[in-house]
Amino acid sequence: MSVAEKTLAQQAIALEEKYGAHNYHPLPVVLSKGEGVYVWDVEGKKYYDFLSAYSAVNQGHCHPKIVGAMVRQAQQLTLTSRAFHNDMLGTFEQYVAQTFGYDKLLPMNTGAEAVETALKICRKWGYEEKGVPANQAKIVVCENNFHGRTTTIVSFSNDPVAQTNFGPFTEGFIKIAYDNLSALEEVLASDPHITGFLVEPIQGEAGVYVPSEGYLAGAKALCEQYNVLFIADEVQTGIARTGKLLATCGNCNCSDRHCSGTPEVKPDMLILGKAISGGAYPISGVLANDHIMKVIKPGNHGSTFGGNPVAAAVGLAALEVVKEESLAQNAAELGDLFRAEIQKYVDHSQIVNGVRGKGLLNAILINDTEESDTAWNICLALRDNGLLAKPTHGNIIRFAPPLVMNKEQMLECVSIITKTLAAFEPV
Ligand code: IF1
Repeated sequence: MSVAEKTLAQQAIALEEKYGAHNYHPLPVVLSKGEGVYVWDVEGKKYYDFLSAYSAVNQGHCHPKIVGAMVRQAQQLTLTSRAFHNDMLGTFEQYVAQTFGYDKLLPMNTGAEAVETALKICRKWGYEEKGVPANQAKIVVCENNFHGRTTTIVSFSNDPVAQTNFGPFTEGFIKIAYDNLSALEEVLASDPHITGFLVEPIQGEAGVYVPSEGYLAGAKALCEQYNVLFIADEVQTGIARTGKLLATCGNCNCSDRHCSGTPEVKPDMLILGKAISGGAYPISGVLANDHIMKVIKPGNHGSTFGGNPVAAAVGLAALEVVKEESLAQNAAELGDLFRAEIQKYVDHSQIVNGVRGKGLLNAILINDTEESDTAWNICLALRDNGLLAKPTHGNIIRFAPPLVMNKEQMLECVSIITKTLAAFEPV
């Protein structure tokens, strides 16, 4: 086909295919506009977004308050580097620290950078505060983790696709089973040089794996007992996604009704990314109290863009939206509705084995092998029916819409999903 005969979508896909590295296998849909829970493709077809850019767009696409803050700040001052102060950063840091109940924030840009930041702080704390001998610090991580894609982070991945041929790997990590307190206790008791335990409150990439009730609190208690930092990676689970401001919601100061009565656990270090900007800008950060954060001194760590004035303005607006629009509560209520409705379908389905998740971070398990293309084909059919989602691990489909959805929209989505699935049931 000549260029002229190709549709706009085909042209866009062909350009990526030819000039872009092939590090993704996107669903064939080319988007050019977003608003709230909706996105539109280049031909003008409208879809419900059930991925939210992997839970970055919790506040909905192009939220006017967030975009407004971004545009205003972009016209004023975009970047000073941290060689100079800017008049937005302190306000943002104060707001984030007070919202989540920590003394200090270290601002970065991407999730992986924030994870790296937490690992560095954790090691330095180990040497300077815990008294671990030089270069002996170890950090415990979980099997099937996903924390990003830097060389150090893939060093402790157990996904061969993410890891193979990227060695030599960074030392100093011990992997244990997720959702297993005895495994944690055993490893903590075995090695006095362990300085931290890095964990996802819900494992996202593993297919939305929700740990047992009490696991996080139990893990935190063990960490306290062994003087080990409990580090929560809430890059994906944070910012109201799971029905609370944080999946580990401890004594954060959010105003959501759902949040206050159910203290779970307060991490020693909290890693945030993705939705801290509402998907408008790359913003991430690590929160900790002074007795930990004080190990970081000038020159130890930083980033050209981390804490820039646009990020500060966007982050502030994005967190205000979460509070003003009670997104945690909405995620909790719509999540309960979604799982209840999908469960009714699962009960008499042969193609779906189950639905699981928390708040609006959910997944359905397709009754086929990881190698099969059933889940992929279901996602193509969902796309044709006006709803975008992506398979993970071949046979799991993640469902994570923006949190600004309403009940009517959710019921319409449930109907799109169940009708689409019904077409895949064996006859
Ligand atoms: C991709 C998954 C989601 C994360 C946690 C750190 C990061 C992530 C818990 C790094 C990133 C992403 C990145 C995305 C796919 C994705 C993902 F499928 F891999 F698991 F969200 F579901 N910690 N998660 O989930 O953040 O550096 O990307 O900003 O395309 O790799 P980042």
